[in-house]
Amino acid sequence: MSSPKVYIGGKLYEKADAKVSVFDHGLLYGDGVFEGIRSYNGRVFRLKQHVDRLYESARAIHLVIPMPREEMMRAVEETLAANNLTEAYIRLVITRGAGSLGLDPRKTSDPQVIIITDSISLYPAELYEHGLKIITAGTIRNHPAALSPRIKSLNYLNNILAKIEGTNAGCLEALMLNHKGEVAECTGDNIFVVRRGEIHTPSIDAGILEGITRDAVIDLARDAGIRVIERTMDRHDIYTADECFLTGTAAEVIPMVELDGRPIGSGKPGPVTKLLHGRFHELVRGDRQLAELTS
Ligand code: PXG
Repeated sequence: MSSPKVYIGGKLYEKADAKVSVFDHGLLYGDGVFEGIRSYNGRVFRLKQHVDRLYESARAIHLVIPMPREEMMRAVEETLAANNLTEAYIRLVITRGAGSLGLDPRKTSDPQVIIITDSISLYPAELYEHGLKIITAGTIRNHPAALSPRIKSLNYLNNILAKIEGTNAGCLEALMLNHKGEVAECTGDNIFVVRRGEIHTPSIDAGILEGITRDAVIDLARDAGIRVIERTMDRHDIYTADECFLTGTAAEVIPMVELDGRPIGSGKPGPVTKLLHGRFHELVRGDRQLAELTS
């Protein structure tokens, strides 16, 4: 296999030559934004939504991406093609660019546009069969008035600190509450519960990332005639749920069967989770169409 090629600012570089400056504010301050995207069988899943979210994140941090959205979408497809990848993980990174030391973004020039493609590392298959067991992290999600969780920024320490708590407890994910003690999301996944045949998930104003998988699963559930309610949730709602599952680009739809040592529902993946997992697979592979995209 030829060596991986990384897109930086319009050119493709061999992996060993794919470098940015140590003066880049993306490195110095986490000043930048990113996206994690997947392709299935050569089709990029919801590329437009990911690119739109990327440009919104950039807008929110006052960063002008030096190319139009259409060109960004083409660059993703071209990088994938150059790497001969069909089942891929795509990482789009926009940094503020190199500058002098000091926070001021005006002292930087040339935001860097980076596209990395790789094979995707997944949760072990047995977790889809038996479900994830997770804990609640003590680290709360960023206060939306400090750094909005809607921004997918290069500053992921909030989530990393919670992730460390999870891994220290032997868990691959961790639940994060918001500053009000409400359920927000996990470190890299959104959360849903099933209660009496309905689906509940924290609303965006809980201070969460508006996941692209979350949106797709809401569409799929409604398409299947299941009511979906976005609302304020606390841990009681999870401890007493019939089923729980997480959604994310890497995880897709994964059952979550235990929180803080308490089994959820039967302690096994439930029927609604299984149904949505199956339908999500059909959707990403292009074997299922949604009548009308609501998101
Ligand atoms: N919440 C947070 C905080 C996330 O970072 C999600 C929810 C799920 O969103 P999507 O749009 O993926 O359904 C995420 C996504 C990585 C990686 O490389 C992280 C994510 C996605 C893909 C890759 O760590 N996080």
